[in-house]
Amino acid sequence: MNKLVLGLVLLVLITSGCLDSDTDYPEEFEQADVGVLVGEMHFQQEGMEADEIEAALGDEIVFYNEGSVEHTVTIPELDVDEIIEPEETVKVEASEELDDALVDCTLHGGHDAELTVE
Ligand SMILES: [Cu+2]
Repeated sequence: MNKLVLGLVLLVLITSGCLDSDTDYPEEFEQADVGVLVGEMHFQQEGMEADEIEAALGDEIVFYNEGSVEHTVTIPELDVDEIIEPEETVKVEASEELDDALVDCTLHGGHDAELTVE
């Protein structure tokens, strides 16, 4: 009986440890003015609809690839075109006002979003 309890406690400890590391985002993502998760076919800003990104002028936008394949962060109007590897971040400064500017992943058709900076 005691062995069973010990086993269960260990299982809970191991499982919760794994869950913690799954939800651990990089510090630069957590501390960004605007954080955007990049995954298979989406750009997701917390609290926003999928594929809609909003920032204030001068904000630092940090994209974090939570998926398992590489994508790009391509914003023609800001002259940004960078590959983002899994578990890597790309930082973009919202340096000018934009109205629904294209944020594209050039590796996947249909993987894009709209960025508004005001
Ligand atoms: Cu993509």
